Amino acid sequence: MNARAEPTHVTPAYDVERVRADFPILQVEVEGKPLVYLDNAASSQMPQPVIDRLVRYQTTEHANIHRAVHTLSERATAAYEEARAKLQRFINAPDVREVIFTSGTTEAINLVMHGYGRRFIKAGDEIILTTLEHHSNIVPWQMLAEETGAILRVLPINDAGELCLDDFEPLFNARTKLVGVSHVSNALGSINPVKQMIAMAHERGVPVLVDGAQAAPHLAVDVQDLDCDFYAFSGHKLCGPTGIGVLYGKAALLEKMQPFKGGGDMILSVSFENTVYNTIPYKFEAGTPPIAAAIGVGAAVDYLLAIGMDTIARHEHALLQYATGQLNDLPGLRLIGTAQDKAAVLSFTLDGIHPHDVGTLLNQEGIAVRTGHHCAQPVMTRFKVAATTRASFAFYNTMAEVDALVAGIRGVQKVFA
Ligand code: C6P
Repeated sequence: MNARAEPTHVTPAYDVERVRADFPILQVEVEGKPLVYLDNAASSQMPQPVIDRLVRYQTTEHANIHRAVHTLSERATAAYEEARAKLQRFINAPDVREVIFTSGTTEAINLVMHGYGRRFIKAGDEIILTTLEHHSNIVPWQMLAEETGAILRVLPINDAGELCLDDFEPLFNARTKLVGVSHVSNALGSINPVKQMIAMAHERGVPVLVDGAQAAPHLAVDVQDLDCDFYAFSGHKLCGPTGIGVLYGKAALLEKMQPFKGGGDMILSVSFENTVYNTIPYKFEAGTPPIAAAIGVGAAVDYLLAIGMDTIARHEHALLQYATGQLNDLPGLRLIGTAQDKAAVLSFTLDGIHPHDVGTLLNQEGIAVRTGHHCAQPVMTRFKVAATTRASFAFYNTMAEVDALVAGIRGVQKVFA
């Protein structure tokens, strides 16, 4: 067992088999077949060093944080804050106070909606979103619009699933208060030109929230280079635990925002007459946080960085290119989402076969894919489909697993022939 939060394979060339050996779950069988896990956009798997770090925390460090002077509390507090510093380095945030632990991307976006939106967005103000957004970056803004009378504007996509950038500038006016855009689409894999969009929004004085749930696990994210105002992502898509995520926000904005939740740890003083809120980031972390999960995601980013985000992106791109070629050769298969710049996500439909049947039959071969609308119904509507089958790859997937997917799809087509 590797007790360090590092991969066991440190070799100059990327050795996928050695990486796979770090993931106990990749050894399990499903339906008597070796697992082929291609549902990484929903949640990725956890390597042994992260599991070990969680065990170490639970067995030698667990206590509540920021509250007591006893040794375990000090250990837990140090580990929790160390995890925050790891996350800061992972996204190159300038200041550790700009890293807020949340329960995930969804809560991070809701935090911005409550903390920023409810304070600064009024009736008649406008928010620009895109057709590619996950429901997590649509519904909170609809709730705000309903409450305040604000208006949502939507940047469309083309037939490849790329944002129509020419239509972006005309969406702005004097009432535009926020842009919300995903860095990578979960349904299609399109990588959006967020840096360019942020620069365009900033020229008009408009802050930008980037939903990075599908980017942080696959690309090197640098929030200073992007110059985004907010960046949200989830631990469980990053080989970390569920129940943890991050909101990065520029300190100047976070300082001006209302806390999202009230309770312990987010205050400096409380009386029935007056409460003084804590400084950032604690102002936004009311109550006992998911301490173990935060420490776990710290170990997860150590693991990813030890492999190297560029190495990860390169391997996944090779998988994407190979899988795209293979799937394009299958008659009756329609790829949905063919952007020039894509992460390793392949959404597709098969003529005359419902995606849920595809998913069920693939599972019988041990192949895990997601089927449905992927919490991105406006994307499905745009492509006039109710659902797709989605294979989403991670750095531990192999070309042989692409072959297994292709053979699985051929098998499904045979059953329905
Ligand atoms: N997408 C998928 O299968 P949470 O649930 O808070 O960790 O992440 C929400 C979320 C937000 N934005 C994007 C772009 C996402 O992809 C997700 C989660 C999963 O595609 C589950 S629906």
